[in-house]
Amino acid sequence: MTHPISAEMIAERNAAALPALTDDYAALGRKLERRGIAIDAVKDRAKAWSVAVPSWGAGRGGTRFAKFPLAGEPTNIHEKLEDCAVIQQLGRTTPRVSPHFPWDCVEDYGALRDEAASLGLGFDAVNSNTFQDQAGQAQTYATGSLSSTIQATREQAVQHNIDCIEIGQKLGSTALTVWVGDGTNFPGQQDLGRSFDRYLDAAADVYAALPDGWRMLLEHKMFEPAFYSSVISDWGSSLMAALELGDKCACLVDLGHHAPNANIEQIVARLHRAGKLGGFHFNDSKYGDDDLDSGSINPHQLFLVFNELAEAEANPRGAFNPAYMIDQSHNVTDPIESMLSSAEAIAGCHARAALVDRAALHKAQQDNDVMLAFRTLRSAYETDVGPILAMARMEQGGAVDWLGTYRASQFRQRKAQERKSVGLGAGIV
Ligand SMILES: [Mn+2]
Repeated sequence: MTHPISAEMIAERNAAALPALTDDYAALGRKLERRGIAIDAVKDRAKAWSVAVPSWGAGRGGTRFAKFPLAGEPTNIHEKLEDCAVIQQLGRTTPRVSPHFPWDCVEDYGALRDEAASLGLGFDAVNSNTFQDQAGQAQTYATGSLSSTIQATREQAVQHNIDCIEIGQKLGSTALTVWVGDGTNFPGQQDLGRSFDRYLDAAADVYAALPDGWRMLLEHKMFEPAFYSSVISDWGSSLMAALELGDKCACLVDLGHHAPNANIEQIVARLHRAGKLGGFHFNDSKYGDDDLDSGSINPHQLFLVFNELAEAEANPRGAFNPAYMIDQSHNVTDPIESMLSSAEAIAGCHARAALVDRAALHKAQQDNDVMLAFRTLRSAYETDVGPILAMARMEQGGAVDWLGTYRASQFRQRKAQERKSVGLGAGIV
């Protein structure tokens, strides 16, 4: 296996950090012991958990106004895989990459799978793209894709999704994530009911092409690119579609795709209740679908989402296997640093949710002891699980101090010499 960062350098820096980490880990272990929690069990749980990174997240993002490229950022899927390998090598929580087509198209997907494996990576859900036109495409998606009023356009969108499934099979993926930008900008532009019917008809053709063991994940989004109505705008529309399409279809919750102040943790609980909690796209937001770094704005909400996931895991109602992925746009940071920071924030909320005294919480809820129920959650949220995550990273070959180690490696500066520069312009490609 090829590692992009020197394992010797990581080991040296870890050795220097070990005395302080051992001290902090032991202190936290004693504190948790008093609460009846074995710290090593929490660490093992952290080690067993993972989240995928998006191939497109490895590049600098942009807004519709501009993109400011980063010297040495990846320009193709091969370079993106290399950067994702850095994230996995240092952080050890992101062993899979979620690819996007056609942005990540290559000639030989078997070779791409081998290339990823040689970097210690696998592939997660494949993402289709019918929200923009591609060169040489017969039909335009300007007025919709799966819900288009034009049959040939719907058929083209269906075929693209089927092509994505076939690519995914070659990559070892087992899920297709479908997000459409379909919607309207004007009242009256389209019939709100019939456009949903057309979407369902076309999505059923994609569903019919799912191989055994595959899942189709529907991602809803309230607005943008359509600003008056979106066809799959909310979890209600997503759930209706997933229920109609069948057992292999479930809903994917992108944390930024809701109305402001929506109770996302309750949506998580509802979707799980319906057996339709398929996956997550993690990011954070202040105003809308800002695609900011996970946990950077509202870490408490992220924790509450994981608290519901821990409840769901303990009460699986048949199945509990959400696909977890980071989905954010890095406009002003080095994407490797942002995804390492985000993976740590997400893993931290996963670990803190495991610290909740569920029996005490359920009893307080049953007794309507409001303050005790709240404090039971809050004490888990306020626990600094940093030493647990750092110890888990170190024991798996990652970096205790991932930021310092990454910067000391001069990886980006080296790549700035090797890689061709990306162009200006908007977009996240
Ligand atoms: Mn998303």
